[in-house]
Amino acid sequence: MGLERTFAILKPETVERRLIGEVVKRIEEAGFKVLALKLVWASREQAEKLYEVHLGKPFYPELINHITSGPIVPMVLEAENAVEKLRTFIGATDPAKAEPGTIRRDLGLSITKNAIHAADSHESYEREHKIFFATEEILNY
Ligand code: 3AN
Repeated sequence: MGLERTFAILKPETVERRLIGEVVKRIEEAGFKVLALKLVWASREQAEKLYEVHLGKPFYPELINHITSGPIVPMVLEAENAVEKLRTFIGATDPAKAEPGTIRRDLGLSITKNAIHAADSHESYEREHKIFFATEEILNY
């Protein structure tokens, strides 16, 4: 598979609960390299772009309200097989159904407040990271 990039967001409840360090530590220890990271308060426009595939679903308004409710930490990560590796590492969408030891099982509060978002494909990575980062903000090192 080779080195690949993925995109993740620490959700507002993770920032509010002062778990940025805890989650980034787990991600780094799992072998991901941080290529970009910042603290931002997403606009409604950014949130709507991020979750455009969920437009019309019953939980869409809650999703938009939640992701814009406080600061978040978007990040670009690099690893072997990064997209799949991160999805496995964070666990299932519902923290109650996530495997023990995953970020969502250990730190998630509910389906909406499930601690972290992660791109589900290379195409999602390409689309999503551009909502939050300019090309020059992604550092090659
Ligand atoms: P994932 O984040 O695991 O890729 P998706 O893409 O199915 O999950 O859903 C995106 C976000 O929408 C989830 N992170 C979760 O916060 C929310 N969500 C998904 N399904 C539900 C649901 N049934 N009820 C409430 N919120 C949901």
